[in-house]
Amino acid sequence: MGINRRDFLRVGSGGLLLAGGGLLVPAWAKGAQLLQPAALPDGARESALLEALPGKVPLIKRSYRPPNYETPPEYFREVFTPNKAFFVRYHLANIPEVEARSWQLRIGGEVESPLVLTLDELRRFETVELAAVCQCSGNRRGLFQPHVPGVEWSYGAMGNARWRGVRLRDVLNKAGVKKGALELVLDGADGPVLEKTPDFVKSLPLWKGLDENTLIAFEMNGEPLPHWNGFPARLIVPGWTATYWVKHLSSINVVSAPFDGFWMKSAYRVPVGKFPVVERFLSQETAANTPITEMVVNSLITSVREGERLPLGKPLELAGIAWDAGYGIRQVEVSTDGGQSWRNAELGTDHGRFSFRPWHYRFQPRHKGRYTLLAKATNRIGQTQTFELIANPAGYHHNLVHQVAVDIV
Ligand SMILES: Nc1nc2c(c(=O)[nH]1)N[C@H]1C(S)=C(S)[C@@H](COP(=O)(O)O)O[C@H]1N2
Ligand SMILES: [Mo]
Repeated sequence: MGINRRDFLRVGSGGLLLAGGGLLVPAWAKGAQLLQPAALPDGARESALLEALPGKVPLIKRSYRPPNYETPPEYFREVFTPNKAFFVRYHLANIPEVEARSWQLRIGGEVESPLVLTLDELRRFETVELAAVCQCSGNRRGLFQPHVPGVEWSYGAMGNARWRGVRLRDVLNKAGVKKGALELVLDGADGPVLEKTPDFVKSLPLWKGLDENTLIAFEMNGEPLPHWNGFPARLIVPGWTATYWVKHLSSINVVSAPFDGFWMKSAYRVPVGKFPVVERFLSQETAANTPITEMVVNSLITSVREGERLPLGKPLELAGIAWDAGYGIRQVEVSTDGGQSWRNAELGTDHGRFSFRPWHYRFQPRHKGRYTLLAKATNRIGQTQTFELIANPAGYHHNLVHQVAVDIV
């Protein structure tokens, strides 16, 4: 879909209310430019306007071409991120509007019988649904000190949804993967504007593709995937960062040697041994670095915002979300005194181990003044969040304990 200037809505200081699709702009959105964390680079803070892509509510624009738009943090007060508010991330600007009727998925390479599936044919495999967090490897990159180049995301390059589709495993089994197969090479319908730019093609270890939770999804929160989130079908790799969640999926090529495309060899890599990960992508690992795989455990305070003024005498409802690579959240601890003392928050409904897990903690502020609130999640295998940033060249895996200061007045 070509992005048309006229399709945009800018939320300025005036009380603009309707976006392209006739969508209401929530009242808080009008001031949302002011919610940019102070730690973001100046340029990123100033250029981040709220703009609505066709079919979306206004999101925080990080770049226009390719479209990179993040979800304003207020939407994370809900455990499932609305499709219309779900973040959008593209590497390349040539994004065709794929039609359901003519879309085809090709499965080839090291298989007994190559397949070409239409959407109807894909839907004939057993259908499954699961809740999973889709988070960009570089979520919160803009908060890195010192700053690193890349899309200067704040907290909203992520979302949680119920994904409905079929198991990639079932499709691969139908094609019959040959012995010696090592990786799956995944391509989507989008491409570069200039020939020289490498197409966005990812690979996945065969074992991960055969995991029962790895899906080819065609629905999100009970609706067809929005165009900007991969219509008509995308890969879902629960627990792994969204770089593998190829949108507008068009081909799966089974290969017996490590795939050496730019987006595997040169991008989306982290230094070996710096982050606590269980699942590694060994066929792509070198002595120096390794593909990013699992998300690190993380949490976000969503019920209050930085600098908010709250009346003394009323209980303060501290609430938020926590997530990890799918081991499950065991505990969320909160501090209301800048990290000196910690209490356990209460965990809310469990929507599955790959989903955001809501949590809340109610307390009664005893005096006026500034309260520094923190939240720290720990998962069931004992991984927890950091208090000091783990520096890495591309600014991935930011899981510093989130901190919000409010004033009791
Ligand atoms: N076809 C295609 N799929 C893609 C990408 C892309 O550029 N093209 N970007 C990936 C990355 S890095 C991220 S973070 C997610 C973003 O998913 P979303 O745009 O649905 O939020 O899509 C992934 N899948
Ligand atoms: Mo990403």
